[in-house]
Amino acid sequence: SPDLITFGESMALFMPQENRALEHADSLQSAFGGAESNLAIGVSRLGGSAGWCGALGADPLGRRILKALRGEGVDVSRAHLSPEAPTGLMFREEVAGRLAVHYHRRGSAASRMTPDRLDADYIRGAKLLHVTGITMALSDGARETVLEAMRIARDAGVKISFDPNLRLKLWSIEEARRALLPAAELADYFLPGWDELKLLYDTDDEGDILRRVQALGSVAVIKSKGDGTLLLEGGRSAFIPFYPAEKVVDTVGAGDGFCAGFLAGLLKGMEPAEAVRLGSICGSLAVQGRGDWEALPDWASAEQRLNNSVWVER
Ligand code: KDG
Repeated sequence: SPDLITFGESMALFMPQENRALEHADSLQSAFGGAESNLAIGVSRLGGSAGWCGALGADPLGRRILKALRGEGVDVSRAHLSPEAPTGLMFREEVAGRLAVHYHRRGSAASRMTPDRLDADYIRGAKLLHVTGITMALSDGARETVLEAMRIARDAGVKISFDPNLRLKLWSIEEARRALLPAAELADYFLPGWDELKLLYDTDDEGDILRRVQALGSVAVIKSKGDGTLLLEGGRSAFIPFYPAEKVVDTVGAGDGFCAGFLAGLLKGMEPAEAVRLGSICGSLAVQGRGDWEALPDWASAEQRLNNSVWVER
């Protein structure tokens, strides 16, 4: 098995060539995205071994995504092309300077996944399983599949990483809380964003939020806490500022890029604080190019930044 295994929904992504509204665009650029496949690509580019075992439709878009993942060195030997349901679609546009995402994914192949599709031995042979709350929001079957994968991993001593990736276009905050908070308890590495935590715990009280995260007992990496990352580990905390970005082109995928760097760092044997720095570099590079994952670095360019930068810790 690859060292890191993940799965979820990857979708064909269409967006206007320039930053135009979809309503007025006469041509669309075609790409693909999906939190977990973004992450798998990021890990693979950094030299890690990553497998993505989600479901796509047995259609041209599904085949295209699968081929691209394979081309990025991601193991897709357990991915599934379903003849019964299509690959999900996602459209992105910029309206009045704000990014909007439109999903066409109800009934997609990924939303129909069920736990029996999981290859338990594949998961057992990995070092890390990475799952996100997006998959849990897709359907009952998808949610069960995530939980079952976590159980398999836990029983086999495979570490679990969990990014809640709250998407309020997919479910209500109440439904999200009910599913995501128990899932967070199963994680060894909990990778939420600060704003997500406020919504999940229904409070702005910083002390309260941090106490609750600490009570999970996992290593928590809180993304976008102000202008950096807050690492909570065994009662200790460290704030690691963002790696600067020269220009911000497209912020979608920054979190996935960050998680990819963090997890790839752990797989390379880095301490969590060092892995956060690698995550921060990847997040910074991800926002400097169009698309969810296209601008993610290879190991040589990430390593150079890791060695050259001056890191100020507070
Ligand atoms: O994190 C980026 C993802 O949001 C994007 O790739 C699409 O997976 C996606 C989703 O469901 O929003």
